[in-house]
Amino acid sequence: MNVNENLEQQKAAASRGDIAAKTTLGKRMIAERASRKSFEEGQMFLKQALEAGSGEAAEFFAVLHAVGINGQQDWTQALDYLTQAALLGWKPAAQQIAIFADKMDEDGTWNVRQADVAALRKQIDINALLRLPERQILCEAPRIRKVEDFLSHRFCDWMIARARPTLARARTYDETVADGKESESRTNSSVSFSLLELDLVLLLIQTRISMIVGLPIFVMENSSVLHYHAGQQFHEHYDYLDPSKPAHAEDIRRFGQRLITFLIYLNEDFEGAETSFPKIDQKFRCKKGGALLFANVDVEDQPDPNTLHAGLPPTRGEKWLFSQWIRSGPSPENS
Ligand SMILES: O=C(O)CCC(=O)C(=O)O
Repeated sequence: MNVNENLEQQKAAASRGDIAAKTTLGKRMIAERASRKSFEEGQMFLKQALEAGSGEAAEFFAVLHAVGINGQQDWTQALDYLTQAALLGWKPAAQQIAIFADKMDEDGTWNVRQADVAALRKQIDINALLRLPERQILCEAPRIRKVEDFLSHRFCDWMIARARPTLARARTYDETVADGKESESRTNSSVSFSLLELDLVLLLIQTRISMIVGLPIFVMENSSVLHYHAGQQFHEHYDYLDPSKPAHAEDIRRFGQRLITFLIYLNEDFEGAETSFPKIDQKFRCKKGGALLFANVDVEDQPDPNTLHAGLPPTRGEKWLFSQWIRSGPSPENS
């Protein structure tokens, strides 16, 4: 079935009052942002779905408020919609409420009783969740920084749990293919999260990153989680786009340079697997929740060849990493 046929079927189902179809269609039309009209139509479908009791629709409204789709991020509204989603029985929303409120169940999960949701919402202190630790300077040329305890362990565990079911062979940048290509230079797996796959935990992580680097979230590419089994690796490469290559130059013109690479170590029970910088003969790794970030450009905003780096293979255990590439202009996903 082609995409348009599918769209027509969804529209037909939505017009018959199918709540699931209204939710899917609303999310899809908003995410595609094909035109102002279809965006508004998408919002209308989503509102109708919410009024009919769709927790998934409520969660998507939460995401839109945390993204700042109407101009400004609004965490209070976002958390209120998330609470509504949880009260409508949408399990991922209830689990996120538990994570934000730091309330793990006795069995080590984030499954909360619906009766506890409203009380947990009251315990969430968004200002505390957005407070940032100090960053340490690891190197000045290239500019490499480390932030210990950047992310609480429960957020790391959530991201691993979200990534695990959909891991696929990681791809490398290739200007001729939209999603890049498989290559022997990158043997690990990864998952990337588009607008339709965002949740408030991921948006909280992006917001913390945006605060620490001083750039808005709309310059961020889709966030990814990377996974390495023992022996898998991401060979030496640059993250910046090379302005001397015409396709890269066009990419820079449209969306800006990849200024910063921001990596969060989501676990620590492995050996080896450092992020290595061969040109400066250094390698670094973080404890669980620690972040390693580096500017891919020098102080004059020119690509910095000293940022050549690699994800070394684990010699024991598996490595999980959150990876965020940050542009100098609205990223391809946000343009
Ligand atoms: O796995 C690592 O430590 C490095 C990841 C990396 O090179 C990248 O995301 O560009």
